[in-house]
Amino acid sequence: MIMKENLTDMIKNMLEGDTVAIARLITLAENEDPKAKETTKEIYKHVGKAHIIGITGVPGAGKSTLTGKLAKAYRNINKTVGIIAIDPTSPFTGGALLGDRIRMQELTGDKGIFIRSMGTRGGTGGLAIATNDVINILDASKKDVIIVETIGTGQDEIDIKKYVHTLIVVTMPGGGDAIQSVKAGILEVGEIFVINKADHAEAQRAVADIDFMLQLKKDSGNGCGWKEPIVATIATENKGIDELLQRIEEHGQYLINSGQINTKRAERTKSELLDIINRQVAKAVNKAIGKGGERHDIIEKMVLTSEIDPYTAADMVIKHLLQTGKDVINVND
Ligand SMILES: Nc1nc2c(ncn2[C@@H]2O[C@H](COP(=O)(O)OP(=O)(O)O)[C@@H](O)[C@H]2O)c(=O)[nH]1
Ligand SMILES: [Mg+2]
Repeated sequence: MIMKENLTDMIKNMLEGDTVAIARLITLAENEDPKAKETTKEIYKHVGKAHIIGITGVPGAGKSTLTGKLAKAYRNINKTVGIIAIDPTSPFTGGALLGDRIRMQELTGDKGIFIRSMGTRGGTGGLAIATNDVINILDASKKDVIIVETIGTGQDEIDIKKYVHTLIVVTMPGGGDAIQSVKAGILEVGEIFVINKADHAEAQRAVADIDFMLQLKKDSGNGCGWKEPIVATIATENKGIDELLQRIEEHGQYLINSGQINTKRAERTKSELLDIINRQVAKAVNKAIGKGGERHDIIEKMVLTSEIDPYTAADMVIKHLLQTGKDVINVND
């Protein structure tokens, strides 16, 4: 699909916001193409300006609908928007779920907005392997706001915190207890809470439940100077969206005023670095101990005798890699 086009040209066009160039560079990142590494090296001096927003919560809470409306609201105030919707890999299509694309269709046709669905393909923590690369591309393409939608299953919703500046947790009323849908740990990481589907009869109760839980959290001394707002929305009717946008902007301002933005940036940078190192080292290890690898003998010995325990073996492999550092760094190339 990708034409034999000069990477430099593609990057240049992407930096000017060209949608086709953005899409192609994202595809390279998703495929872990060596050109993606080159791209990040080229564009990194242009990243760091976007406000990165995470939206997480239980499936069906209305995250995609909300993301779409929020994007429209940002366009109304002339801010450009990049959206990454991360979905579990569907065994049927091998890609992201189609529904999100359809719901967000109405947004396309506007150059100030870019939407991409990504599968998780077993990346660490369930987040797509290329999430950070894609965030960087959107950031460099001068999107003022980048929204990352992730499904709230277990660890992912907590992991997403490291990737974003402002984390929104979406829940919905009903099923008796809103708290049930806001799993342990997520109350600690959310910066803005949304009760979507406020057209539902139990919406007020859900707001009260979340408020009560947040209160308990504060009482336990976890407060940090930002009082997490709770916003009730009806995404399908575009209700509460302007208020949500306002709360997001306030959080962005709070991060700047309190200096917390620097802590956030450091966390983001660290997790980005760790992701890359983990990926690269894992590849190198796999290569070294795999069939035909330089240290496949360790596995063979371990199978034949029990003289080498796994920890000692790990030390041996790590020592091997450190002595041949080039293999780790260029394992991609
Ligand atoms: N009644 C009602 N339905 C909504 C609302 N927001 C979204 N929905 C519906 O809920 C379903 C799931 O929405 P979706 O955005 O895909 O949720 P996601 O899985 O969290 O991304 C869709 O059928 C939406 O039309 C809302 O505020 N009220
Ligand atoms: Mg969705």
